[in-house]
Amino acid sequence: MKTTRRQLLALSALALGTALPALPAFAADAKPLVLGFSQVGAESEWRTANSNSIKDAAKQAGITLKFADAQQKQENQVKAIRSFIAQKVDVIAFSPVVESGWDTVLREAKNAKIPVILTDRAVKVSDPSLYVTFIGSDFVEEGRKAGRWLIDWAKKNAPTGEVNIVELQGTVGSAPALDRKRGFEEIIQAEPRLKIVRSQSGDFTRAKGKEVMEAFLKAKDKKIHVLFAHNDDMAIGAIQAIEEAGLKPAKDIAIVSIDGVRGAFQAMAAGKLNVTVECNPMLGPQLMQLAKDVVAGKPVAKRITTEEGVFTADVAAKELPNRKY
Ligand code: GYE
Repeated sequence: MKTTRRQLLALSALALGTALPALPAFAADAKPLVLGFSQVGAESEWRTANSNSIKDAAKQAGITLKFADAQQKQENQVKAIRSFIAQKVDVIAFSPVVESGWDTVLREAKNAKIPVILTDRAVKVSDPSLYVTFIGSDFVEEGRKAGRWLIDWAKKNAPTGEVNIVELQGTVGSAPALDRKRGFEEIIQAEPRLKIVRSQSGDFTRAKGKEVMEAFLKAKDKKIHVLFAHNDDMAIGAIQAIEEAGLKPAKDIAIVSIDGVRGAFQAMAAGKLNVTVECNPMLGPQLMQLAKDVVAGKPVAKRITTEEGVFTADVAAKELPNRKY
């Protein structure tokens, strides 16, 4: 029988007391994968949970994470991405604060042959090959879920007459603000008596949510029946404004918001919020797996959507202990 080169190598390895397949594994262990991540900021409970999930998952996966907080400014994200390129990280991930204006910097990453993964929020780019994959929620569907809940609520609680809605929008130009508005409007237009009478950005923060709601309440020209907030933090800020104006949140003004963070469950359990549409921030573990797959050259889906539910006030107390964020 003819001895092959590989068999000879294996024999000599045996004689030396080493195992051949161990070599590549040692090489991989020696150099952990480096992931540069540019986060939007720390504007909401959702964001804090998301950042923690990413940091924990990187540790778990043995990935070296370079984490940059952009304080809700696109220019800071562009700077962070450029610095990741200069540092020659293995892979870049980011949650884009707004949708447009990314072509140039993403082209720079592509030219440097560094793959880019979008998490949480989408971008509008002329060339989809500027990023490898996008993992995050379906924000249009979240807006639709909020709209469907409202149609149902109106049937039971305000069966006739106009239903005036005020809307607290998320960050201007961000994917969740644009998409949630679109999904919500798409559903409520089936009932023309449901009208958005005022709409303004509260930048996804409690402080801004409160401030804008105060202004909505001061303009006493139209009675407010419903508040639609693009996230829970703005709803929680608005609840304070409503109480300070001497009204009862969830009773005098029905409130529907999005995220499903702990603060929303507490507000629902206290009878101050009617419903929250879930948006899952725990993207860390999936992101780390994707980073590994992308760097290893494995094919990945261009769009990965997270599964989410809707929670109403009557289940809040029971659900609260199960919430992970
Ligand atoms: O809903 C909001 C956060 O992009 C899904 O950003 C995220 C949104 C989330 O500030 O609370």
